[in-house]
Amino acid sequence: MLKWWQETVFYEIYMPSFKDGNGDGIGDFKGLLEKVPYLAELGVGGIWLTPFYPSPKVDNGYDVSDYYAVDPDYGTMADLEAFVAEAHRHGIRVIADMVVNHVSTEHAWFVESRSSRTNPKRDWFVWQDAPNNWESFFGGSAWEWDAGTEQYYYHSFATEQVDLNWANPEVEREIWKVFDFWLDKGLDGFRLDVINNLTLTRDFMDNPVVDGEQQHVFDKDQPGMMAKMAEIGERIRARGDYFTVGEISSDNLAEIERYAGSDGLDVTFNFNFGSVASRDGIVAELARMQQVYADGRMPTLFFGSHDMSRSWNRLADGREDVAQLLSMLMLTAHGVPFVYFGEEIGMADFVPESMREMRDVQGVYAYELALQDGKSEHEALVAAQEKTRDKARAPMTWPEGFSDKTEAWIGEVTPDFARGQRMFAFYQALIALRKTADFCEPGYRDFKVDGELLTYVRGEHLVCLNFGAAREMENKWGDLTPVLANLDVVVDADRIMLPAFAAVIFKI
Ligand SMILES: [Ca+2]
Ligand SMILES: [Ca+2]
Repeated sequence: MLKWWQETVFYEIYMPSFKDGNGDGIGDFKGLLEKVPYLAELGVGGIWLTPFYPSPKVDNGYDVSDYYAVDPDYGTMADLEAFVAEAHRHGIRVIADMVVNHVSTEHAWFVESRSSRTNPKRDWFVWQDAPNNWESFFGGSAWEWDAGTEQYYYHSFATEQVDLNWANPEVEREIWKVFDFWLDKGLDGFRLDVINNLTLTRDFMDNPVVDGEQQHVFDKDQPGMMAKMAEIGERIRARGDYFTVGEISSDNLAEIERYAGSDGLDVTFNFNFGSVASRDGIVAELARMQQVYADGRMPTLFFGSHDMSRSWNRLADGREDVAQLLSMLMLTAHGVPFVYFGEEIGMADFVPESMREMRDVQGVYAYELALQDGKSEHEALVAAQEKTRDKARAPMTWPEGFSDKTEAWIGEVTPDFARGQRMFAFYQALIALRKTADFCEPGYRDFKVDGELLTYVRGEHLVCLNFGAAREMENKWGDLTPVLANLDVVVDADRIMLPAFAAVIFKI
């Protein structure tokens, strides 16, 4: 008996960029509500919402200033509830991003904590008299001087994102309340942000530095993390049929997979697969995952998110056939797929042409650090364009437009509606197939990598994915009926002729 999330195709929605419902240029719950039928038509069964809590938005909502409310930019609590009800009415579940490694420096807990060294919430955060060498994951020191109380506080990301001290049991109790609050609101689970970064210990060993690059050894995956992850998973499962997916800040498969399973979170994001810089390694990585998850656990399958360049540019080189090849892999392999909004219409990257257009704090940091290193303004801009996560955050290109207002909060990309329609139809067909038992059951038959050709059988379906040049393969199945293909594939009694980048599903 499969759990609901094992049969679900998820769809990530970057809150400010999906659909603006009130004409202020920022995506919101009213806009989302309007688009539920669109998502139902696409066929997805789950939505992951990026943070919608009140936030000064230094890191676009990943700096939460109140865990129990909705940011006015996105609407009201009633708007959220109406959206969730509408999604449920269409058979779509909703999971929420939960950011519990850190809070905004504007959060009341931190305002209290920094008010004096003897404040009862002083120990809810990590305060030290002297910094160690830990660097923020966004660059620069992870320690910030607080002049008022003459100590440093720890922030593993932006200066305005202060880390919670999970060594303090009061913090943990407070976070359990937050989980309960949102499950009571009807949400179906959580996506747990940078969850292996929770600061669990009071040891502050300097991180090693190799070739001038800091290795994040002691500031993540701290002792006790596995047990903590099991506890989080258990607490949420104990409440009912909910789903947890963890963001593990690593692209190392061994680190990622160990937190996934019945003794941890349900699944973890496989950045070893989804965030690769080119498609060259994809087939080999899937082969490794096929072995690691052969025990029936599920990996996650995705090629895009709000934190990386869109797969259209990064992996498909702007080619529709390659984009469809990737989507067929993602939606037929063993795992839990996450479609990133816009991917299903072949949306391309947005690249800010100037710092005036740059919205992402990571791009801004890269620019400032490059200038500090003596780079020219142009070189600093190039460095910022490299690092910025704005690329994947341009607004969804709806036929009627993203917003009634002419300007969205971030630059827009030029739509290609004809391409969008073809891509949408392909995704729709794949998702419909993915709902059949053949593609929900864990595991493969005849999983085979032959150079750049990947083939596997799922139930009564044969999937052929050719990541290389045109080639033939042996037809050992005999009578094959093509169900879906991105290109013309010719089959005879002995051979299957696959053009370059062909992706095809046969009924055996
Ligand atoms: Ca709006
Ligand atoms: Ca932390």
